[in-house]
Amino acid sequence: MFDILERFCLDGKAVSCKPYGSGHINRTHLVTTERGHAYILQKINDDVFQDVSALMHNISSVTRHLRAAGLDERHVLTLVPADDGAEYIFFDNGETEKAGYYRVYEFISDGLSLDHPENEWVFRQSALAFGRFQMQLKDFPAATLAQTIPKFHDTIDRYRLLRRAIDADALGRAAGVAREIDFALERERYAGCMLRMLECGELPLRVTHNDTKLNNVVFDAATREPLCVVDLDTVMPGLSGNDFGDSIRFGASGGAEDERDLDKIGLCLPLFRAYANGFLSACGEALTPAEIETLPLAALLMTLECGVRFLTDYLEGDAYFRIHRPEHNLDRARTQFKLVADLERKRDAMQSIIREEAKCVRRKG
Ligand code: ADP
Ligand code: GN1
Ligand code: MG
Repeated sequence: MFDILERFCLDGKAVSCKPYGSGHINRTHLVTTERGHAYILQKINDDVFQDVSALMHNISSVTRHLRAAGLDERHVLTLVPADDGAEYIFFDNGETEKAGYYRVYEFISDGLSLDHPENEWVFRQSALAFGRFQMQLKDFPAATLAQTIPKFHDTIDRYRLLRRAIDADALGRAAGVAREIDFALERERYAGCMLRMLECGELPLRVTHNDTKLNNVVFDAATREPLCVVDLDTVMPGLSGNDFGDSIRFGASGGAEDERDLDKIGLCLPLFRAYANGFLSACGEALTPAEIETLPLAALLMTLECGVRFLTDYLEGDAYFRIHRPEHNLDRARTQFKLVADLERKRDAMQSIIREEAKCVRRKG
């Protein structure tokens, strides 16, 4: 990787470069230089992001906007320019594995990423980070953002892709996952619920993050205060509830996204409450009553959609999400569906919590 790093304006010569983090999409490395300066080097997944130039333009303008709002380098991603001043490079030395688009960010110093919330307080901190992020982009000109992945959270379209994968059954895997397929198809009625509300103007389109996993926030390693929202590849116009729902899906599920012991998977209501309180404290005043009311539905929808995406990828041969073992995507789909079933059971409990927390936040505000 050192030949790639030579093309960026780093503070000294890079002396180490190691795989970093647990993202499923890009290839991320932690780099340190002889002067002890740390960076993140990423090979951008250009199968997933087909217009890298538009993607980088989005990130560049979003980070500029956040910096102009007063965020310093520990609180907003900073792209490190290449030797020609560009914000990313295309590298090709003839090795197929290595050829592709690369970018470098300043590493958020003294930061840490978490794959599981350590406690309710920490989970609430992540909600504050994502809620504030939405507020900071409130006046961002949404029309200037490219759709880096078209129909990203269009659950109806995700079902179309699932059906296409079932019909093609390219690897002959469909028969072995008949139960999971049935589970998903039985719930197709949910798919258009929020999209229809958007179409008829009941829900507003905002600039949202769209990938609000806990590990896409960097925390202060010492205090666990949230520092920086990262992974800005999918910042696009979207529904506020999707950002809420995706965080619940990942962080309040009782287990890891790829947990094989499904007995561990189920909505943890205290974590749900903690996240709801943080999110509503940070951005609740900007949300409409309909947006607040649909937060539990959004948690269900985002979990179902993600399960559908994992199952589709399993059927198609694991081309999208990076896997670390055979059936990894199937394990992931199973946790999502287990969680969906529990979210269905706990829908009333979630709704009561949202109403209570919204009231409590309004009183304090
Ligand atoms: P992916 O799209 O593959 O998820 P991310 O952009 O989320 O890639 O990066 C992977 C992980 O690397 C993140 O989840 C986060 O833990 C860490 N990370 C990314 N950028 C930074 C940064 N600038 N400073 C510190 N950690 C970072
Ligand atoms: C991917 O990039 P990462 O690992 O933070 C995916 C999300 C999924 C998530 C499931 C661009 O997130 O949409 O919810 O995996 N990102 C993209 O873990 O598809
Ligand atoms: Mg990520």
